[in-house]
Amino acid sequence: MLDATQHTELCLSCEANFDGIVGPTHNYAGLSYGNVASASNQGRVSSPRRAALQGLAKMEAVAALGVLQGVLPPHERPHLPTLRGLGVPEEHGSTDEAVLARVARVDPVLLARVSSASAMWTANAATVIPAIDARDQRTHFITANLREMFHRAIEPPVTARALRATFQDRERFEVFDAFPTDSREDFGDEGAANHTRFTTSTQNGGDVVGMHLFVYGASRDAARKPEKFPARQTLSASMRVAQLGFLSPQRTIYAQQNADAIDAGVFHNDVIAVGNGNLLLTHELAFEDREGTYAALTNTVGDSLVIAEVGADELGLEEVVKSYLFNSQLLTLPDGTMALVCPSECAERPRVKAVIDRLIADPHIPLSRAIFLDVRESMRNGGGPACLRLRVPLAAQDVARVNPQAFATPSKLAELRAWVERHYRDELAATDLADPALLRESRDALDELTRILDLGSIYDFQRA
Ligand code: SUG
Repeated sequence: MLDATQHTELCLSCEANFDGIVGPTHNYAGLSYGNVASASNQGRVSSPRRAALQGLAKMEAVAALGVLQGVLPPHERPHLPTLRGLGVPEEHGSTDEAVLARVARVDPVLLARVSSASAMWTANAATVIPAIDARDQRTHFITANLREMFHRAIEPPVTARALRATFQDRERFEVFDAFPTDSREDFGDEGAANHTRFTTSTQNGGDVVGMHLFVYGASRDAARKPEKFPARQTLSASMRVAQLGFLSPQRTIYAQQNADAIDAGVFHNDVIAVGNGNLLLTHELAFEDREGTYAALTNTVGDSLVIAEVGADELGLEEVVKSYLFNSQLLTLPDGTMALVCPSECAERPRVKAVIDRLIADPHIPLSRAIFLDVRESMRNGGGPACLRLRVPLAAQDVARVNPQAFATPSKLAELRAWVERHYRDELAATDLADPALLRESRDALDELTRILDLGSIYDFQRA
């Protein structure tokens, strides 16, 4: 496993993956309409401890491949400031305990919404535009507003604080707040889950400017719209992200997501396509205009672009959503080859495993291996390996500008594992969310975590 200093020596520019640490209230509340796994696991007893340890094990496995790995913190849950913001009737008392007890009684769904550990899916935290691609040569983080789902729409303020505490150096990094959700423009933004950056050098060491694909589900002029499930990302938001990233329009493409795929449970583009370097691994039904999107990409990225398509007859949408094949992490390794980090579910489904074997065997596809990891606790809420990480391509000199405590070195991972063992419950049921002890345990854990990661006071309870 390489540490941050060794990475700086080895590559001119590296992609770091910042995974969200699963929070102490990880649970299954069926909150995400249009996310099939979230709906089908509603009410199941979760294991926050197992979930967090699975996440840390994934980070360790990715770091062992020679990829720079970082962490982002969970959020304070249940989030009492949100509950208080919705009004506290005086006669019931206003202590945290009283507020929790009342909401558990009158609106358990609201309690679940303010208790979700959904900030773990950092692919939705922000869109990252690397310095090399931005006109001002700084890395831009555009925090996502996640406005479609209430439980996620409360994430952005703390996400922005966590990003600023991790990427502090204002000369090198700029973190934008999330777009307002009440403006007349239609800015629905779900972050990097709908954004893919391509480069044409296959080497990790090359300083190569990227080409950017933004995929949206809704726009004012869209001819077709999903009929059943919401389209979370809008074209206006994607365009604004590109503007704030100071991207050249010549290197930017916008494509509409296939409406039928959204209706089949593909609520983000990263559930049906993944790209890296010169490779796009995609399902046939990812885009509304399949041929137009492939042509625009080839035009923009160049002839070395490889589009590895999986046909609908090879893998139906239902299997795409169940296996999360396309939510694998496609990573360039230090030797320049690519690896696919898949959820274990892919190895257990013969048709999916056959697709992976076919892709690896094809000499035209620059994919050399696949590894399978158990992130089942997250998968049951619709979050695969790629949902759990935010890609941050960094110029070598910028690696040293990142908060050093945010890197998942072997000693940091050991410290985090011990921290999880100390603070996390083994099991959590819906009725436990009202337990005032859970609130105290979570705050104690997060307070300690801000010291482990040297984040400062990013949580509301630390600022009160
Ligand atoms: O937003 N699930 C998340 C999963 C996010 C996956 N991210 C990417 N595809 N990049 C969501 O739907 C479920 C929570 C619950 O039901 O308890 C949830 O929020």
